[in-house]
Amino acid sequence: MEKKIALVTGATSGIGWATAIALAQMGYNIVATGRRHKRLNKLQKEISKEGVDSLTLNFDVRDHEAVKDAIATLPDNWKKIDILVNNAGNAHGFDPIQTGSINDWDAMMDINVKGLLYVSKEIIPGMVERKSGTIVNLGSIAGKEVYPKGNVYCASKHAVDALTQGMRMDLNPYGIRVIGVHPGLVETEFSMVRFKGDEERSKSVYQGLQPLSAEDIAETIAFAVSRPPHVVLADIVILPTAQASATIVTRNQ
Ligand code: NDP
Ligand code: 8X3
Repeated sequence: MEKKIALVTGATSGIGWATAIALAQMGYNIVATGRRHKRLNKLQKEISKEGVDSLTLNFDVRDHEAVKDAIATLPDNWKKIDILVNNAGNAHGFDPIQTGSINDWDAMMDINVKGLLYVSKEIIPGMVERKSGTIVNLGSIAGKEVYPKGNVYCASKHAVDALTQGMRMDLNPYGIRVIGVHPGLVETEFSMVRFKGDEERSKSVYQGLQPLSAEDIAETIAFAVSRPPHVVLADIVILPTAQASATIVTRNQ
């Protein structure tokens, strides 16, 4: 039997990388996407150790034409995407609304919201035609709650939550499962991106507690997608034990 195919966006680091590996370990052939080409090559080598095939697609999710063109290059036997993991995204900046940067706001709305839509637009029609498929959208605790200085990032992740619910409704007649995964603090490159390479500030986010790892989230995604076809884990919030909400965290317990 042909192997099933999973397409993971933002696979060059963190949750996306770990999810690509976890799905490869489950026997899926992987389409891994991201902007950093060398990282994609490295990931491909790791995936090959799991005995499955992989392809990489190099595009910026903000560029609709690039997304469309890249996905159109998939060979015929790679076009049937069984699982789409909409993971690419980041926070940019951590400022009160009155001093936030337009560039940061554009980045978050363009990547986290519009990028997710652009990729979905290319993959969903095939799922609808086949009446099967699973979509996993990476939301966040920031999509369930708002925290000070989180303003636009939280808005982008609330939008992901709304889109996840909307997709589930619209795709319901076609047997397509739509899963929202909403993590709290996960130690990846996320804070380095948010704080624009400030290592000390990034590390302080995770100081005095055990954050989630990218693998914790990947395992959760692997579990969710491996439920029987009649089961959808629709909405998953996953926090480190030291975190009770977006703003309540116990450090140095
Ligand atoms: P990382 O910074 O480690 O990974 C982000 C990934 O997104 C990278 O692979 C990056 O690839 C990709 N990406 C970013 N911008 C673009 C773009 N314009 N075009 C294409 N790909 C892009 O962060 P995480 O793994 O932590 O984040 C993954 C997802 O999980 C995000 O949606 C994030 O919001 C969400 N999340 C993270 C949490 C955390 O605490 N870490 C908690 C809750 C949710 P490249 O740069 O190569 O393009
Ligand atoms: C990432 C988690 O709390 O930094 O989405 O917003 S948080």
